[in-house]
Amino acid sequence: MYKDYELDKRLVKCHPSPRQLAIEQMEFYAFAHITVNTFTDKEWGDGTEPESIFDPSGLDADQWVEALVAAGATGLIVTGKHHDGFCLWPSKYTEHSVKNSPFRNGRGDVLREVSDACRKGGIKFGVYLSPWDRNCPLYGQGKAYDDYFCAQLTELCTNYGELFSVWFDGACGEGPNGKKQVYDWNRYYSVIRELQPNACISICGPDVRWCGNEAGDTRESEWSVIPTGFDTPDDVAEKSQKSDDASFRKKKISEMDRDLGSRALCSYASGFAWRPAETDTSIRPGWFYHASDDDKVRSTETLIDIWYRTVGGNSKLLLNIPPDRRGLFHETDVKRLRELGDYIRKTFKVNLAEKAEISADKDNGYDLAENVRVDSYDSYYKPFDGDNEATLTFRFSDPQTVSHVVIKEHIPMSQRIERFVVEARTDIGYTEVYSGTTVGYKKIVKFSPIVTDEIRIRVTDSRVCPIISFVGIY
Ligand code: FUL
Repeated sequence: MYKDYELDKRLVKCHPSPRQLAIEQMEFYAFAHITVNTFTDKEWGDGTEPESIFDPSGLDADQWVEALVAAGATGLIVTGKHHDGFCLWPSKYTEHSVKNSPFRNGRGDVLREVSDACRKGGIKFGVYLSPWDRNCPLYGQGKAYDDYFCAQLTELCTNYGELFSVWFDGACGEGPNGKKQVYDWNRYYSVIRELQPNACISICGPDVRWCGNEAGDTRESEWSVIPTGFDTPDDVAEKSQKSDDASFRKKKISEMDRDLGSRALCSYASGFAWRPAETDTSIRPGWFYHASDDDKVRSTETLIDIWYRTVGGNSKLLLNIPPDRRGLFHETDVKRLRELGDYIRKTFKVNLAEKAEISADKDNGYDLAENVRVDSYDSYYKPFDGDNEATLTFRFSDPQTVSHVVIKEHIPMSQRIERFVVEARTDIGYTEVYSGTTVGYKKIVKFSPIVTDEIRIRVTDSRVCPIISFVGIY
């Protein structure tokens, strides 16, 4: 495509806020869906479930966190309130909560136990709060419901320490004749910004974008800079007029939504924003625990594949593990999580770039090729302004077997790379082992193992000059 430098300059003006940068660096975190549905064997409750059915009496949040740490996850988001309206914490504003359940004799607070366990285990904590509430009589009454929702948000934002994400689900199954609540999103956002300035407002919010499916499908080119008109909270809600049946959870990203940020698409837009993708998907067919799914837990190979495509494809991975009726992660899920973590740790243990001699074809004199050795945003490699192509070469003293190259752009200065190739030198010269498009926060390039004494990354097109903060070779 022809270059429009004015457009490119406007696109790269968009970059992450500190809270967005922090969540990018978390890479892979988890969801835990648990509520009355866990006991009714449903995916969506209708709000009439008696509190008396909620009793995960063996709940052990330390067991959840231990399993997540073993997987390499860095945070956990819990369903404080799902569409059925049942609150996992003893909210002052409703009777429909743990306080009227047998769980811990009515003195329990799932969010307290989980947030404490997260802090103890060294991972971050976040909450899911469904705007759609099928129990609250105020739902559909405009401001009265907004008052209720904001009061609950205030409880969540003040009583459980720092939150990394407040996850607003767009789903609403009311249908055309159902109750209609016009959400006062800006009011919700200001409660969070005031009480939890470091929390990302995810999905129906400005900070993190829903990837557009629940199957774990990803895009070949994932852009974090997208046109601003796209995906307002109400659009997301509209798109999420989904049902609770399993077919929705298998739907892939539609052809129409494959391209959200190419230059061609952006040339029709008037404004742009940094809204990075998050891929939410479940380790099981459902979001909630069903004993009948015990033999349908995703295989370790599938989880590894999803991890590569999300974390290694400029998206965050939000993997759901539904606690069972005991209040524990099921043994099978725990085993898969450990295997996933073991694989990741083993594969990325030794970074061959650390000992390589690194050089660049273009050298501006101070943002040196050498800087990509260190995984930090304090330094980076950058050619001259105006250079849209650049080559980084990594020379090993002895031939090495290589199967992965990790590339990270310096996203504090936006996402720029549009095309690149990775080549390996063997006896017959350079062989192309990978050809790709976007990089963004992180691209993990995986190829058949090759014995080589030199790897080179050639950026062949970029919006304004490419800036690379880190390269790892494994
Ligand atoms: C959807 C909900 O309807 C599902 O139950 C689940 O919470 C998923 C993460 O989001 O919109």
